[in-house]
Amino acid sequence: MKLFGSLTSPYVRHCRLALMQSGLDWEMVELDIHSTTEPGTPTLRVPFLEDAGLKLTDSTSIVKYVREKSGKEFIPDAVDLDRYCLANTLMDAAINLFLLERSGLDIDANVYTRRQKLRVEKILDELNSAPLPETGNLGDADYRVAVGVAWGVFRNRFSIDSHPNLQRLLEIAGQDEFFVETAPPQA
Ligand SMILES: N[C@@H](CCC(=O)N[C@@H](CS)C(=O)NCC(=O)O)C(=O)O
Repeated sequence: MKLFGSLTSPYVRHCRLALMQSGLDWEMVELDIHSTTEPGTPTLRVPFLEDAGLKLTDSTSIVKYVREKSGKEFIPDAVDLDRYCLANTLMDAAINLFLLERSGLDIDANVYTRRQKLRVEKILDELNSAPLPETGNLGDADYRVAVGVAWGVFRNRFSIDSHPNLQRLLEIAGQDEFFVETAPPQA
């Protein structure tokens, strides 16, 4: 199967990590989503996945598909799933602000982008209060929070200096070989 995406995207990172852990046959097709209007996905976003006749257009359906195809389960617990969703909302808001700023918008001058910034800070506070996984025992909610927080730190979108549990989560994830292997390349 083929995973289309960039090496810096946290959504793609979670999919790559799941694929590496799966033992399935797959390849990564690097794609700069911003340089094409016909990337082969209606979302105009990465990741997307092709497997024979199947096409999946979102990292959540991709991770679920990969886990289940390799005999594992995808987040059965509602509280864990909610933490996964919070991490998605965090990434969505932070990436949205990143792209708007890069396109020249003053994100402090707009009422909605100020709300997006507040959303990021509130979700970081909430995620910081969640229980931590044991080393070597991360689930998909833990991975999702870790890739999102690592992306925000990597792109200087937010700080976790006042969030000790999120710092600890990155330390725990930093002992996971696949989390390490999928880290965004340093410029
Ligand atoms: N809900 C999607 C979000 C994917 C997403 O936002 N990807 C970013 C890269 S990190 C993207 O392709 N952005 C391009 C754009 O918004 O134009 C998923 O989970 O796969």
